[in-house]
Amino acid sequence: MTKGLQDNPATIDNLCVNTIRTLSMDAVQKANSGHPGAPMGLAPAAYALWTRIMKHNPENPGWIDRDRFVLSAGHASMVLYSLLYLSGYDVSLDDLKNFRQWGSKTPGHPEFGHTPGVETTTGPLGQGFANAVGMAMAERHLAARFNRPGHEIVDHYTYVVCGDGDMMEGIASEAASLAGHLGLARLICIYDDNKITIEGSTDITFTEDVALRFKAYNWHILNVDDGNDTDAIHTALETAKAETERPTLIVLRTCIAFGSPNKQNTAAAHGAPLGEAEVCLTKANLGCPEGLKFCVPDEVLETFGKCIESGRKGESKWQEMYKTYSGKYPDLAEEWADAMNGYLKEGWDVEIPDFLPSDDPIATRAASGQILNAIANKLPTLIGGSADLAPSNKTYIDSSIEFQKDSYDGRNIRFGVREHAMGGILSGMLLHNGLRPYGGTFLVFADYMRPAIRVASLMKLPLIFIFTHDSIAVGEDGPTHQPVEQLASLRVIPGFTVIRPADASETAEAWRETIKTISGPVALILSRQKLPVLDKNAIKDGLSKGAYILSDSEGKPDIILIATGSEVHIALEAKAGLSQQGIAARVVSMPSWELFEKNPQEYKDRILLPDVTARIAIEAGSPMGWKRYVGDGGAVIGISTFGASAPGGTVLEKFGFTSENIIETAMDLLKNSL
Ligand SMILES: Cc1ncc(C[n+]2csc(CCOP(=O)(O)OP(=O)(O)O)c2C)c(N)n1
Repeated sequence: MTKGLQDNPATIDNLCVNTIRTLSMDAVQKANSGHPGAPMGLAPAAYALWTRIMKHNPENPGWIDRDRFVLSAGHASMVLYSLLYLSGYDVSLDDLKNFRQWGSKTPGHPEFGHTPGVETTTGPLGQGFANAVGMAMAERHLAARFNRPGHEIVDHYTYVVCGDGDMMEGIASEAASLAGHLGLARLICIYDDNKITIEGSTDITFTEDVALRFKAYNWHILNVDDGNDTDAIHTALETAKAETERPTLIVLRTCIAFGSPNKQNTAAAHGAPLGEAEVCLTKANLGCPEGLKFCVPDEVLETFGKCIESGRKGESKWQEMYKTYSGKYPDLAEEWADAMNGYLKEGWDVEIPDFLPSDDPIATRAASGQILNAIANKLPTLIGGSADLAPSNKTYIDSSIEFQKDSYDGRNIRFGVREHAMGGILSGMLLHNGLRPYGGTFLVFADYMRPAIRVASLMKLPLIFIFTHDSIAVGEDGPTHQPVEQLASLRVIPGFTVIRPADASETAEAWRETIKTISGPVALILSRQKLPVLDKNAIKDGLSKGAYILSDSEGKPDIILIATGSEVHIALEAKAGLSQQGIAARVVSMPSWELFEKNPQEYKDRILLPDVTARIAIEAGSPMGWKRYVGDGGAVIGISTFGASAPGGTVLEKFGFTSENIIETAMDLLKNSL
């Protein structure tokens, strides 16, 4: 159990630790919002890790061989902001005073890309843990590929701090299970075992033996029974670093809001300011000047300041090593530089096959598999896998091997049936830098990883999601496996690009577009069933524009048929049928709303002709959102219920995805608009 304050003498260690506590208390109090308890309990571990163990350079938060630090318990953000400020990152005391304010560098939860030194966005519990697993995987992969004897240019650890909340989340279990299987020894988790969450003691809901659980996952377990004992924490971290076979979990028994006479060890300290009076009492109790706010003694700055010196030295030593490395291995160094800069070499796409209308019909997932392999041959940073559906998702890189404990250089990751962890791990791999990760599953199971997709979108990470089996055409597996609402629900995520190509050639263009995208995740939505190949001369740059005229009428159209994916083909059939009845139809293939929206209005109007109000959207999914393109006068052929189990062709027919139904709908629409 945590020692009492009588065992908390006025050493420089305690002064540093208590400064983290008082800064956290003061910032939360000033903002009148936030979480003081966890930072106060975690302060000794944070201090020991950042000043004695971690390899980092506050002057260059992007140094590639730095140790990574992930605060999965993102609500404890004040501990991270305090560390960043004290150890010399570009975060000031004023930034701490502006905690949680508009435009400040110190938002409520850590946000990647916003605050120097923040490695990932955390807050949704468990996500950070999966990110850390991804970072540790990236470290091992890059080390296996680039290190040479005596030149370990990739040689760092990933530290992740989790609370009870993280440990309760399923994503953490999934990711921990995979990390244990992979033997990620450079992953070290500090579990803030304070036994308090929002509703009270963990006794009411979380009584399992977490250590035993992690032991079963093949983790190395260490216990530190006194969360205030910086030396014991230091020793545990050193022991963890020395472990070479398994990731380490340090179960650290802490006390939430340590030092607060009336609130420590209570849920009241979790997510609300302690109150002015309690802050004063706590400072007095800790031996800090109770009248001073945001007080940082010079000795504390001096102690933390050593991080700058050691960071500078550490990085320059690394730079020297890299210099000799690049002299000795110029080809590897070039590959390294390309990987780190995300540089696409000329010709990266030359092996992408040409698909011809004379070819046999081919499912877009199958075309995607060929394209992925063609790109992988030229783009060594491409790495990924599937959540146990590689044979269906066509995600395997044939020219590489599996990423396993004894072959970290492999580019085929077996994520297992762990979609949620896969999402978070992909983000972690990308955040590490040097890799372009992808992950696949059935579209319907995108829901299992949605929280990870959301945070990746928030971080603008250019991840690649390969979602196959994209509609009710899945057939016999029935409604559990037939996506209906997924397209609409993915399109609604800000910054997420959804592309549903109509054929193999659009799929090739979709991959080109995806690889070139660096500003956010992309989902490729691919068919299980075979589809005819379109004329790529008709597509040209149409896919990159999100929508284009695939087949036009002679003269002004009476009606515009807008379709995505497999439904483009029945729209083409319907056009032919309509023309026999003297009706001029234009077929617009619209693989991506998000790409289409990026065009100037003039282009959009050229495609959708504002004065042609008779429009039909056809997509085997929820009709929600399509009114945006068909207008009030238009019709949507979609699906508002769940699907059904039967052969795919039958299901499509029963749900109205036939050229006959499109023709009938068009006739009705035109009749009504006369
Ligand atoms: C996925 C998710 N669910 C719920 C929350 C809301 N939430 C924030 S902190 C917290 C309790 C976490 O408890 P613990 O990890 O023990 O943190 P401590 O009480 O030690 O600060 C909850 C439920 C969240 N941030 N993320």
